[in-house]
Amino acid sequence: MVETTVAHRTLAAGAGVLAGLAGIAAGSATAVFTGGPSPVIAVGNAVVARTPGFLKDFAVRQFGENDKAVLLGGMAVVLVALAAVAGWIGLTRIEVAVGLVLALGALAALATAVDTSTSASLVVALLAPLVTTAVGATAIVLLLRPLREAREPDAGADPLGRRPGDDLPSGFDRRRFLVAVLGTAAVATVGAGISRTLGTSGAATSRAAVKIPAPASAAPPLPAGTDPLRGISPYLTPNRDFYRVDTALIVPDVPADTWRLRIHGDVDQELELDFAELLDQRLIERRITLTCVSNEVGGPYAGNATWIGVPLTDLLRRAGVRDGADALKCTSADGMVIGTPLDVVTDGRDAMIAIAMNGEPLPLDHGFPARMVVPGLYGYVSATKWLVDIEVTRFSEFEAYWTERGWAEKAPIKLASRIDVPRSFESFAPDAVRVGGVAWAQHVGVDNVEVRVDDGPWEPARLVPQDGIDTWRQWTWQWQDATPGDHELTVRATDADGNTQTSDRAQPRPDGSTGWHSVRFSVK
Ligand SMILES: Nc1nc2c(c(=O)[nH]1)N[C@H]1C(S)=C(S)[C@@H](COP(=O)(O)O)O[C@H]1N2
Ligand SMILES: [Mo]
Repeated sequence: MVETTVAHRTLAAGAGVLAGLAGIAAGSATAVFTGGPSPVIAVGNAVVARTPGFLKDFAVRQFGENDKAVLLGGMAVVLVALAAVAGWIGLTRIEVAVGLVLALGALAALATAVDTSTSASLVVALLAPLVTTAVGATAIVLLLRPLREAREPDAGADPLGRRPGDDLPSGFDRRRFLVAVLGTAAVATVGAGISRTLGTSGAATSRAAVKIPAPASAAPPLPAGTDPLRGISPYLTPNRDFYRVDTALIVPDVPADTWRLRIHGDVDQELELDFAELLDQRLIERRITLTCVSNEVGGPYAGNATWIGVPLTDLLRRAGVRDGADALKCTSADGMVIGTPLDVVTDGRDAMIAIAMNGEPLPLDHGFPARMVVPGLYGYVSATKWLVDIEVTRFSEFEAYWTERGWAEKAPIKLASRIDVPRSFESFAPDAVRVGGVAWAQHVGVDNVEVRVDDGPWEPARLVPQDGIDTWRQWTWQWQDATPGDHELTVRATDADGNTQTSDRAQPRPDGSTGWHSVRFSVK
């Protein structure tokens, strides 16, 4: 009969976790050199790409912009659990532990093979999962060996060699185990150190060196009276507060000095520009409000920024668009494919390849070094970040990432309005019921905002003077003779074409939410 104790098993489970960490760290360090995805990120990307639409909607609703952290955290929990189980079982059945490591390695290799987030060649990219598997398997064997030998009945062992209170079995070679632990921990530490220090620096360093030239066409002066009320969305959204929506588990690392943009397809003359050439084009500066189609009524996924960029039409004119094309198939450095209607970007609006946001080079998570911005279109059909390729083509020739997942092929931004103040369940003194928010109807313009308390009449809100038709408008309203008690405030906007927001509630999918936003508050 062999002896295994709980302490023994626990130590084995810990050894499994340590072996797993070493394997993952070694694989991630390898990925730094191959330029491929690290094994964990490859698996994460595969999960993101294959998550059914309804689950993705759910995740965005539940976790908002933390959805990536939740996914990576969940994967970490699963991996640690599997590694512990491998160690625990490996104590008595080492072939099961090694088999589990090999299976996880195969999964990582498969995920790497289908990953589009890097441009590394497949054979080279597969080195990372290979190293992960080899290191993980070797480490678990070496770590478990002293523990396994300890449980074998040892005729020669001195029963008195066992210290009192020590529930590890006799014959346990502490020294050998310690050496294996230290060795594995060293591999884990060095691997993690390499992927940390060398893995993420390119774009950040390059961004710090970028100087954005003065635009040939500056934005008009800001209208007077913006930001009329504390607590409403600032007219211009600071970069650090700007909403972020994308599928990138780690922000694509695209240094400006190696970046290229290719414009090709149904054109007379293919174009390829590097970043310096892009900066040399005629630059325009415009304020444009971006909105995500996933924004629920009253939701946070809209932001207004001052962008500097190259008019898309300048580049398309140079390339010479051929008859018959109706789409731009835009691809990012991480393999995102977004389809943008050609007639919209060429109708005279300020569609641009943006290089600056609120006076700085694009932040890394907002698409450095270059992204598209098209006034009036939801981000998922227009705002390609880390843009590297524009193919002039037809919608019938390709399927965009989100279209494959049940979202509409074309999606102009819908008229919307939002109450920022009060937040839900705030209470006011009767003479101090001041409310406000924003309303948007990009590339049409907002003409009017009205509010209503409970089932009362619609009352006109005061609007900040219009900046341009591509930005949101802030609005405020004060309730003059507020009656004490609990109330509901509702808002609706009317656009410059005279359309008033519908009260019909629509979900974000397939082409944007509709409905009126309301908030409950009380008067003391
Ligand atoms: N490469 C890439 N670009 C992308 C996306 C993405 O997932 N990957 N998401 C799009 C969506 S859905 C939106 S709403 C906007 C958001 O831009 P922001 O994160 O700068 O606010 O980026 C768009 N561009
Ligand atoms: Mo979006």
